[in-house]
Amino acid sequence: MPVDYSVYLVTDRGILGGRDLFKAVEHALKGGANLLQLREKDISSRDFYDLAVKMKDLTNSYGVPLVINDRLDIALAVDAAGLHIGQDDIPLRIAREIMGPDKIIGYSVSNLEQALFGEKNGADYLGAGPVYATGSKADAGLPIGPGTLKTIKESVSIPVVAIGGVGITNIEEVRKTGVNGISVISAILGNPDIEEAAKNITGLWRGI
Ligand code: TZP
Ligand code: MG
Repeated sequence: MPVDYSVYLVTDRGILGGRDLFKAVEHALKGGANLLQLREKDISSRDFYDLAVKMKDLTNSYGVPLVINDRLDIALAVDAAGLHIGQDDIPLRIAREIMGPDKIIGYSVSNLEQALFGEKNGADYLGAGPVYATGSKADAGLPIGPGTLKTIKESVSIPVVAIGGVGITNIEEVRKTGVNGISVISAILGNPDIEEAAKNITGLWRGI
């Protein structure tokens, strides 16, 4: 079944100010987020695994695919729908060999060269960014802007998702680049009312 990349929530328990991650994600799914990436840094393997098991149950109950960031072993262990890797992670071709043809593999890119490499080496979709400045990833690099995002989108035939600083003020600009979706941490999880934030973002993305 084709994956709907439109409102792709990425987790970061650090932004929740002590609020519960499970409940936060549930509110976001209620509000309309339709893809989830479990991306938790500074966490033990056991805690990440336990969290992934819980998130798998939760996403299953909403019919939303779960993608695991970085950790191929955990993606396999919980039979997640997919894995998301970046430039410094396990090589894309190796990830594809191990995950098999049916799992979703996402690949982070910041320029056209990386995007073409990703497409050629087995990525199912690209996470392109940071499109705008972001406080959610210290080593995100300089913003690529909507211009490069559009170039990437027009140069590959796999889905492209915009990431980095995407929120209500720039969704329209991002939508005009033709990308398949937006990948968001703070604009949803940083909001005091997560369900409402997810509703607003989903509505804006869909143009309603
Ligand atoms: N990769 C590139 S930017 C980024 C990641 C994980 C952080 C996105 O977070 P936010 O809060 O939506 O800018
Ligand atoms: Mg990574």
